[in-house]
Amino acid sequence: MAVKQISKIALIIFFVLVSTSNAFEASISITPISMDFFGTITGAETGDIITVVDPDQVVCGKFVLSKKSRYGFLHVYGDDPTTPVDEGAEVSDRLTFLLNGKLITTDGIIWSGDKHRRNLNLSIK
Ligand SMILES: [Ca+2]
Repeated sequence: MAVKQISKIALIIFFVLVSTSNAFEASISITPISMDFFGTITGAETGDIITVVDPDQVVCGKFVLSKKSRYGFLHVYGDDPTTPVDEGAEVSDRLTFLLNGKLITTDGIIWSGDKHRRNLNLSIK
């Protein structure tokens, strides 16, 4: 097989891997610590995926909509202090919410602590 063909195949494999590793498909670490969000998400459809990312770019929450324009409970996991790995958010972290990998308006969404629950209504721009 020619070198040119091999590099072409390698390139195809690379793009397949990149296209299947989007943030909204990332797996999350489930810890005993979580804060729950729920509410409306205007403009979202059944099957859409909300993901939540902390300031360290750790994907710490994921929810697939089972109803149009509503979500919850969305568990946003906190970091487990007993493990060396950073699994999630810490108190006062500012969270980023995404819908299908695209940013939603998220001003001032703070992870306030374990077992906290917040009604948060979102809308897609
Ligand atoms: Ca940890």
